[in-house]
Formats: sequence, C-alpha cells, structure tokens
Amino acid sequence: MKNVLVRQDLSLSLKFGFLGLGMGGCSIAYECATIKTQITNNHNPYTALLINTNEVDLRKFSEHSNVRKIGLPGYEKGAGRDIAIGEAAFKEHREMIQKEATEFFVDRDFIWVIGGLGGGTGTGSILEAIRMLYANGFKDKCGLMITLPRDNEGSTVIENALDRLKMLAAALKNLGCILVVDNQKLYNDFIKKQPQASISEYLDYSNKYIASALHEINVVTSSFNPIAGYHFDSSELLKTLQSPGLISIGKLEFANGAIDTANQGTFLPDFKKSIENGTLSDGYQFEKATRLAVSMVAHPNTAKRIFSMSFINSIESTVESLSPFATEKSIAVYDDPKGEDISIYTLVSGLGLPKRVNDLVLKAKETQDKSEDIFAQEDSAISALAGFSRKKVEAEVNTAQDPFANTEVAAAKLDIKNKDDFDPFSILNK
Ligand SMILES: Nc1nc2c(ncn2[C@@H]2O[C@H](COP(=O)(O)OP(=O)(O)OP(=O)(O)O)[C@@H](O)[C@H]2O)c(=O)[nH]1
Ligand SMILES: [Mg+2]
Repeated sequence: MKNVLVRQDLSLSLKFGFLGLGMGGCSIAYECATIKTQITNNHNPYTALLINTNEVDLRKFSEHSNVRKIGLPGYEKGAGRDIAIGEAAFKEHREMIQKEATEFFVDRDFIWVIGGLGGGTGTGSILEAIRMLYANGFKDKCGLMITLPRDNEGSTVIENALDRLKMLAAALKNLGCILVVDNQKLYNDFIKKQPQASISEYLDYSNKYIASALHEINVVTSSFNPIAGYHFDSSELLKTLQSPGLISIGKLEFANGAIDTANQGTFLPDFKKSIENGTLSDGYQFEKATRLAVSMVAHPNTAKRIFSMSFINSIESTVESLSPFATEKSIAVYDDPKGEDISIYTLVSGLGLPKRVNDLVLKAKETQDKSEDIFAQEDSAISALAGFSRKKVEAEVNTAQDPFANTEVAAAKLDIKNKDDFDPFSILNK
C-alpha cells in the first residue's frame, strides 16, 4: 500500500505503546513513535518509553511529547555487553520504571517490549521488563519484539542472545506474541540494494522498515470497507497479538494489471513466497501456526475484477496447505478508493522459533570449538622463541668506550634483584 504515512483518510486499529530497552530496543521504539499520520488529533499515534543504561545513547533521541526517556543512575556508562549488569540495572530501578510505565501506557491497547538481543542492557533487562508489565495489569496486552544478531557481531553478542532466547523459549506458552527481526536477513536485503552504505545507514533503514511494517498492519485492519462480508478487525488483530508463540508478517504488492485470475501462476506462487519469506524474519514451520489472517486491499474496480470466488478459493487452499492445523484462518478483502496497487498482508501466529536460531546456535558452537582448538595449540612463535638463545655476550663491556660501564651493569643487576617482587618479568630471573 502506497502513501500510508501521508493519507488523511486512514485510521488505526490499536494504540500501540513501545517499551525500548538498550540502544537497539530504544532506536526501534523511537522510530515507531516518530511515525506521523495526517489523522486529526492523532498525528503521533504511538508512544515510546526509552530505557537505557548508557546516558550518551539516550541523549541521541530528541524530545517529543509522546516519547519519554529513562536513564538508570549508577549505570550511566552502559552495561558493556554484560547481561548481569543490564539485569541488575533494571532491577535496581524497577519501582521507578514501573511507575513511569503504568502512567505513560495507561490508555494503550498493546505494549511492545523491544530489545536488540546481544548487548548487556536490552538483553539483560528484557525478562524483568516483561515481569514488571505482567505484574501491573498488562499481562494480556503485551508482546515482545526482539532482534537477532548478525553472524559477524562476535561470539559474546551471539551467546548473550542465545542465553536469553533459551529462557524466552522455555516460557513461550506463557508469553504473548514474539516478533523476531532477523538483522542478518534485513542486512542481506539492504546490502544488495545499497552495497556502499554503512552499518549505521543499515540500522536506520531497518528501524524505519520495522516501524512501517507494524504500522501498515495496524492501518489495514481498520481503514477500509470490507467486501465479501468478513472483516479482520481490531479485536481480531488484538487476539492474534495475544496468541503465544512467534508471529510472522508477510507483505506482497502487485501492480493493478499484474494478476490474471484465470492464471494462478500470476499470483499464487508469489503469495506463498510472501508468507514463507516474511517481512522481518523467515524459516518458520508454518504447519504449527495457530492462526493465520490474510488481508487484501485493492481499488474498487480492481477489487471487483480480482476478488472473485475462485481467486479467494485459491488463496484459501494455499493457506490450508501451509497451515492445516490453524484454528482460525481468515481471508478478508477490502476496497480502497485511493488504492494504487493490490496489497496482500498476512499475519501468522502461534509459530515456533525460526531456523535462524538454529543457525546461531551452530555458529556459536562452531566458534567455541574452533577457539578451543586454536588456544590449545602452542603458539608457534612462542615455541620458536623457546628454542632460541642469544649468542654469548662478552662478560666485560668494553671499558675503552665507557669507563663506568662495568659498574653500571653490576648496579643494574643488583637493582633488578631488589625489585624482583614488582617486576612483571621477574619470572625470567627464577
Ligand atoms: N535492527 C536494529 N538492531 C539493532 C540496532 N542497534 C542494535 N541492534 C542490535 O541489537 C544488539 C544489541 O545491541 P545494543 O542494543 O546496542 O545493546 P544494549 O542493549 O544497549 O547493551 P549494552 O550496550 O551492552 O549495554 C546488537 O548486537 C544488534 O544486533 C538498531 O538500531 N536496529
Ligand atoms: Mg548500549
């Protein structure tokens, strides 16, 4: 769907609040809060509460009435990728955060707790943040958004992420939805389009991409007239977000003339791929989905031509083959008088963890094994040095050049002996 952000005739399903944790979590939450609509009295529809140990990072976000920042005194320098510090910082200030969060999110329909997995602050505080919200009346209205690290972020980052993922996986059934942003996937897509760009440009792109993906889903479910009776509405969206398990978003756009309904090859393979490829992450076992919703939007003329019974039927059959055990499968079609293309959104919930997690586990194990091997090997330079001894030096220094040479050598030797305990190289003298 084009121009979502500049149209005045759209409305929103749910009031989202975003609780950003650590630098990555705060950056995504901030990006969501800075989404602007043309809707009167709702120009900035989302709110963000940004929590970080690192004071400097927090200052980067400019002030807005719908953004609130919380620093964690005593931890201003950051958690330095140490989960235990991130967790301790949150726990120490939990009461203050709780007070702010309950006040600030009082009118929100759904809160996204966001953390970039891999660092100290976001990763360390994510479980505590969920506990806090659950204990304060948000149990049925919060979900998680987490990013998974890229391959080359180093073993500490990957191990931090896996450490907390393991805990989240154990509690999966007791949590609301979890939306995974696979940074490697978004990075691969981005680098193809902009090979010269920097990492910070990538992060900026990814945050805007994530924010608009979520915003579009929220707009589609409430802005248009349903055709053919069924409407996947705000309450359905809320139910989907409340479902435990992973959630995957898919999006597909066709130009108005691109679909021939008599020729399924013009749309069905792309439709299936758009679900499998996902917008933010992929590699899910869709047979395990508990709910699947498809929302399709087109200009009324195109809608009349395309959304025939046979077209809907082919979409239904595809959904059926992908997720046969989903207890709710909804196909909703809408007409949008200003629609310039055909947009198809899918939301699949109740999924298990994506394959990317297996890849990260493998990567972590491989790195651990390799590093053990490397460090077990004797350093070749050290063994070469062990086999080396210098040529015997003349005992007496040439006194012709320096009359005091011998005395100084003797004094220095004495000195070294006295300082033996403080000398980092004293081992050499023993
Ligand atoms: N998509 C996206 N991912 C990010 C962004 N910033 C960081 N990340 C990811 O989040 C992970 C954790 O990084 P940070 O959020 O900076 O870490 P932190 O929670 O501030 O932790 P400490 O700095 O160690 O206290 C990184 O390894 C990245 O994979 C961002 O702006 N966008
Ligand atoms: Mg940080």
